Amino acid sequence: MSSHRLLGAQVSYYTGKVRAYLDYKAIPYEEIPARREIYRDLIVPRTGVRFIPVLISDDDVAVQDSTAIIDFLEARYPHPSVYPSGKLQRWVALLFETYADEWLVIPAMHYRWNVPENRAFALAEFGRLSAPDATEAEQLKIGESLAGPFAGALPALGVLPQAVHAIEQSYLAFLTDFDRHLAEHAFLLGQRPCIGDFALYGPLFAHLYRDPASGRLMREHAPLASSRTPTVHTCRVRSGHIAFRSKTPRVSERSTLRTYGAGSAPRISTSRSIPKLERGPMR
Ligand SMILES: N[C@@H](CCC(=O)N[C@@H](CS)C(=O)NCC(=O)O)C(=O)O
Repeated sequence: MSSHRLLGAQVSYYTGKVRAYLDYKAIPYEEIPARREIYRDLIVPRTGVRFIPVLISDDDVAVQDSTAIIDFLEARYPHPSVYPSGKLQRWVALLFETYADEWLVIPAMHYRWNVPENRAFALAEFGRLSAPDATEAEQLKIGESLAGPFAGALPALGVLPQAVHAIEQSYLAFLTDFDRHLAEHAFLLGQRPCIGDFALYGPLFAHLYRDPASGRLMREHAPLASSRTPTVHTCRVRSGHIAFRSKTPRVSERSTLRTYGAGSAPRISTSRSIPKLERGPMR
């Protein structure tokens, strides 16, 4: 039986999430760069769309979408689970997955496509990925044609001139919070990574660390996050025996949760013992 194949790219946000997960779980796989022939021969015929990442499993099932891929693999490789069983920890893990998948995409896309140095890097990367044997000039042309839909998505994501300041402030505030957290904990929930950690790795590595101007920004604002980010995918800690951190979040962390959970989050009990979830707005 062949190993799983991950069709994706270093430059791709959601490929990073799945790669970090696969490496942590030590699941055998081969990463295949999504060149144009791979789109033509595998991605489009097997999924009907032009999105990466795609997993082609060892028994030839094609799965598209990072969350669907991870859930598919969790069913086959359940230990150690990346989904905490405790309600509070599970909620925090899913909250950060949502934040990484749906919200960090805004600064990640803004910095990539609005900062000329990042944009030039991304265009060259797109060209190299799609046509590794083409000349640099041809790759740049290919990169420019492929970048259209990505850069064109900025207004739909709310990346408008009047929003740029708020987008940058919100991202920098996240970096500060995350760096403070990493000073005390290896991962979001202590010594064991959860789905939220892998989801954060996607934007933090593929865009906000690798894109050159964004990488400098991360190093300046969040030295711990920037030194840890490129190594998350190597964290084969096999930490199934370690419990996810189970203490009720302290006040500072509760305000962090409020920031990332917005108004829809359930209220977290202030009891110092086992965390309880209660219905109602979080305070
Ligand atoms: N929800 C999907 C999103 C996948 C996605 O947007 N992938 C990007 C690359 S990171 C892509 O292929 N975009 C193609 C496009 O927007 O046309 C997931 O989690 O996998």
